[in-house]
Amino acid sequence: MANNYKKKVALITGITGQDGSYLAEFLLGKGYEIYGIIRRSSTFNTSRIEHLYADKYSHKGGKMHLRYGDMTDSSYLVKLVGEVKPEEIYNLAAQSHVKVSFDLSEYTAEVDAVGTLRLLDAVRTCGLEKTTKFYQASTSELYGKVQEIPQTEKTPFYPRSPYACAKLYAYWVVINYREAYGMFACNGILFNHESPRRGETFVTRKITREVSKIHLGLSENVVLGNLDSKRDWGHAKDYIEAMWLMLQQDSPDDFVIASEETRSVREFVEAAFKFIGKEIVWEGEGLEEIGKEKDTGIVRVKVDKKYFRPTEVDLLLGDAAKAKKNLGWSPRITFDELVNDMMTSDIALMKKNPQA
Ligand code: NDP
Ligand code: GDR
Repeated sequence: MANNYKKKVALITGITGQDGSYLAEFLLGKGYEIYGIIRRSSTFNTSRIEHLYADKYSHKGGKMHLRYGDMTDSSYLVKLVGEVKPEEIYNLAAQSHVKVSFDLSEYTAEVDAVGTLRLLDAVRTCGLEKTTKFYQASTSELYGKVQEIPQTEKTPFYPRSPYACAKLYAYWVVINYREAYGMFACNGILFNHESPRRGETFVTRKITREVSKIHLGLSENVVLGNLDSKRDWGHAKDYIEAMWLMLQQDSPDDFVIASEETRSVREFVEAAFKFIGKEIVWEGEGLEEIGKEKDTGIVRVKVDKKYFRPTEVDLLLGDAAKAKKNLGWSPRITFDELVNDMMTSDIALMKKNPQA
């Protein structure tokens, strides 16, 4: 396919994560030269981008370079930004698990809040603040305790976790660098987005993995926490395109990216079981709640308090009108297609490797 875009250099932090891997594919498809930061680990942590590394044809004209690094190391970030001189930076690196942030609160702030400051400051130190565009992975977790439904760019924030508090700092420091130094810096306030590459400990992927195992006779049930919270779930493939669109505009701004539909965790469970032809009926409440298979009465869903959070975000529902109008963005993949994609992928994965 003809490539209409000028070859650009982009730096992606968090390239090994769900979003980073899809964004890398997307930018390589547009002929970008991309640099990604990976962390040193005692085991391989590049499985989501292995195919891009191994198969040069999948680059579709682009080029990918990986560099060891970490958001906690400012001198390294200065060296890297100075060497690469990216036209676009996508700051996706984060300790991104809300529940884990209650245990690793200081580390989460180091990476998610101060890490963002370090990267913005590296751009300034290298004298690139007028040329490098910056995308920040902000989040619907900023809304926290419900103030208004649906949530827009103007809805007040009320963070409910150390993760959300750290992301709130990052959100404002991005705006501050935009206003103070004229940087082209944008916040994408992305609502939950999932995919077959979603980390295994987030609720959607946990459900699709476990339901796939149940389907194959490898497991009896799935154990979850709060089934009542509601999320606005979209597909990661759609959402990474919005990140790119934000950096292609004439001026920097902040945008909500959402599917504009909300469903409870319980509804996600029902959808996953529906995919394997089973209907779930619910009994009990709170910690006593169980989900039974309608035809056989076998218990398929249990609740355990260890998965509950000290403070919960009860309801997220985004209004993406501004992104639709100004970016021409709208989601293509429906909720049912998302569940089907994740279930199909996890059933195939479990068939191939029952220990996965
Ligand atoms: P993932 O957890 O899948 O990926 C996080 C990435 O950050 C990984 O590449 C991880 O590396 C990297 N990382 C973590 N700590 C550091 C560090 N100290 N230094 C360098 N890199 C680090 O997240 P997603 O892809 O789902 O999300 C991408 C971003 O978007 C995150 O910032 C997240 O908070 C935010 N977000 C996500 C939403 C979602 O629904 N997915 C919604 C809104 C915002 P490693 O592989 O080595 O662990
Ligand atoms: P979230 O995603 O906290 O919204 O953050 P997660 O999938 O972890 O939780 C969603 C909801 O499900 C409830 N829940 C469970 N959650 C997990 N992880 N495991 C369980 O067993 C379980 N049972 C019920 C949770 O209590 C919660 O209400 C994600 C991350 O990607 C963030 O980085 C991002 O900023 C936000 O989405 C938008």
